[in-house]
Amino acid sequence: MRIDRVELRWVSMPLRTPFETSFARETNKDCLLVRVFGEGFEGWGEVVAMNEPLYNEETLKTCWHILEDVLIPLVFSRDWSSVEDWCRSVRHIRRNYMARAGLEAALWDLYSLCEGKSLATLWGGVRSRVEVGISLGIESSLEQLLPQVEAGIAEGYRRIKLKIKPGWDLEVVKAVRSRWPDLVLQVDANSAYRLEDSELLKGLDDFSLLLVEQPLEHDDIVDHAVLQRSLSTPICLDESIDSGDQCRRALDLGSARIINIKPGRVGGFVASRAIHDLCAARGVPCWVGGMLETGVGRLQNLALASLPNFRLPGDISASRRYFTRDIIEPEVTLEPDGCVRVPQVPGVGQFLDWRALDFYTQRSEVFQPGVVRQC
Ligand code: OSB
Ligand code: MG
Repeated sequence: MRIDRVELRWVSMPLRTPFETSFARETNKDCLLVRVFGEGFEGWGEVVAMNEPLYNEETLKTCWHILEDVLIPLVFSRDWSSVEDWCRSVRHIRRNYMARAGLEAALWDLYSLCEGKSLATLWGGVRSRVEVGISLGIESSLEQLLPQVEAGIAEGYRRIKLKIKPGWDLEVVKAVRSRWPDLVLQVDANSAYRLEDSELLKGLDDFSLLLVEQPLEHDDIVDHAVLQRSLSTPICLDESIDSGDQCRRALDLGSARIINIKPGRVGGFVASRAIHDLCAARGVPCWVGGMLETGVGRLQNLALASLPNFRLPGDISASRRYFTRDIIEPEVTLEPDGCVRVPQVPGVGQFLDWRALDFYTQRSEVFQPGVVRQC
């Protein structure tokens, strides 16, 4: 695959309702879309970093910079025999996983068009529909939250995830669990606790949770191992698993019993599949996490979720969970039994709603080989 041209777009979409985690309250979903041209096709990918370095250290501005000044010049430097070939040649670059993942996704999208095969087929997907759940943010009161749980269940979501933080944890989980005794329920702390909070976290064991996601520091796998020994609820790591090697170390240490895989966090779909395979070999269940993706990232995450060891419902809800109008048409919808269809055709570009996309685009720039930009 030779890449002739790359376009970056900064997209900003209003969220239907604010989404609050232990680290931020988001009212808008901003992302970068990466569009690569080559071999007579175009491929699309999404960069899932946030405006501020609150989930990990990257921001959309650092991603733009790494793409513009490092990755895009490299992608023009030669012909790529495969996406794996590209990944090998950027292995020396440190971190900046979300920036890499956005470009890698666009290359996968293009490659799938060249091959005439869907991403799910290329990656060894085994199902045409995947089970999904919904992630509910922190609210100011239970009166605000409980109707959302009720609505999520009524829509058919297969599990509910509650965001927690100190002051919004045991009481909330207790209220939800007592009203819905059989609900598949999990919580996500986004690193809001410390090992000293172990006693409080042990309180979660009373509520038959499927898992507790990332209770401790974003970069920790040592304290999580200590905590896991004292909890019966499985710990699922999100933020702290940023590579296949880190996943192996965490599993060796016993820091988690379940792994959340987000392509952006780990540097792309090649790394995601490697982590998936490692977990499968060790009998550790995985699920596909989310970063409030637009339709572009959402469709590609669905393809990933069709792999066999994604055994728990993913954070891949319907487009309308977050957006009044997504940038793809048709948008992602939930079937009444809580599943979403996996795309069966290559290329997300054909599904773009250009009016919506242009409306939400704040900035765009085209890069071509050999064209030195004037600053
Ligand atoms: O920790 O899983 C997380 C959203 C932004 C940043 C981090 C997380 C989340 C979510 C939302 O939980 C998942 C989704 O996209 O639906
Ligand atoms: Mg999480």
